[in-house]
Amino acid sequence: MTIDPLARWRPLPDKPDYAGFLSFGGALIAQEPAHLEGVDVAIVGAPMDDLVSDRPGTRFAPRAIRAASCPPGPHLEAGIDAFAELRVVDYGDAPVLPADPAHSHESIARLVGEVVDADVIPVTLGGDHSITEPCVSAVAARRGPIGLIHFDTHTDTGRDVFGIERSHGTPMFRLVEAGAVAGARYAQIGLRGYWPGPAEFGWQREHGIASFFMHDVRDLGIREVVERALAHVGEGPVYVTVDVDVLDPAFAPGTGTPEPGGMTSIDLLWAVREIASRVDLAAADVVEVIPTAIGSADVTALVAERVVRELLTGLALARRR
Ligand SMILES: [Mn+2]
Repeated sequence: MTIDPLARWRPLPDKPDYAGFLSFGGALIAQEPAHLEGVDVAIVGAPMDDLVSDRPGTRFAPRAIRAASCPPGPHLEAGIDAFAELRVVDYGDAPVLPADPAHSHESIARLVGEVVDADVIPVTLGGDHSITEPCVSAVAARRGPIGLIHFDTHTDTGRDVFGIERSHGTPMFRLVEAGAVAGARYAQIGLRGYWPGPAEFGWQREHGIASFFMHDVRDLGIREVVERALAHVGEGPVYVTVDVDVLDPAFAPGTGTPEPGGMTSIDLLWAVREIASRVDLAAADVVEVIPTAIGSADVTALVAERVVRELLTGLALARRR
């Protein structure tokens, strides 16, 4: 059985955002693989934050991002309604357990795998950035080594953080070392600040990873940076991961390791849509949102919600072409 959160409002002009079952954009709620038949995109929640190095709280983000959703409608610039073009379901959250990150990662990998097995694109709402490891692993186990476009302040390519190997600062190191991500098809966008150091950047060079810093975004402009990132990842399936801390803290204050001097929302929203419209999008995630308010009052959850909407809009544009 699926649940249509809009059902009770069908006789009425519209459903207000603050009422009804919590689902992404009012999408149908599904939780069995059989419900994925004919579906294009499944939203999956990964509410865990056990592996952060600083401020926790991203476990609350999947609910907050859903609660910051607005109803479907045509994207005013792209001229397309992703929810009309694509069949989107909200596949609920992975059954995580607090303080058991290994179990939570397994649960996330299993749920994302279920979605990929049904030939549906999973879009995961984190969670701290460690959740990208089980998500990408699940996709790569089925589709082979994949390309990665990674928006972030930080490279997340540490061998360890505080001596701990499984952390929100290490997923990209682990994924490349495991062969799940092809380094030569991996591009980072938005790097800045004071971490990591020469050892990590040396390792990145060895693996052919392309890094576009915030000063590149400033000096070249977002369009040129996206062109170069797309050229680097080339043909083949691509995973897109967006750490909301790539945005300037002015646009996304609710995150655990903020860094001034970041991207504007207008650049990020355009970039994810453009990328989703031009690559073979295998899967995506949005991570590191720490919500503190309800609904669209939480500006960080709000912008994360819109990042997902841009991904969906890009996909819809790609399907129409
Ligand atoms: Mn990150």
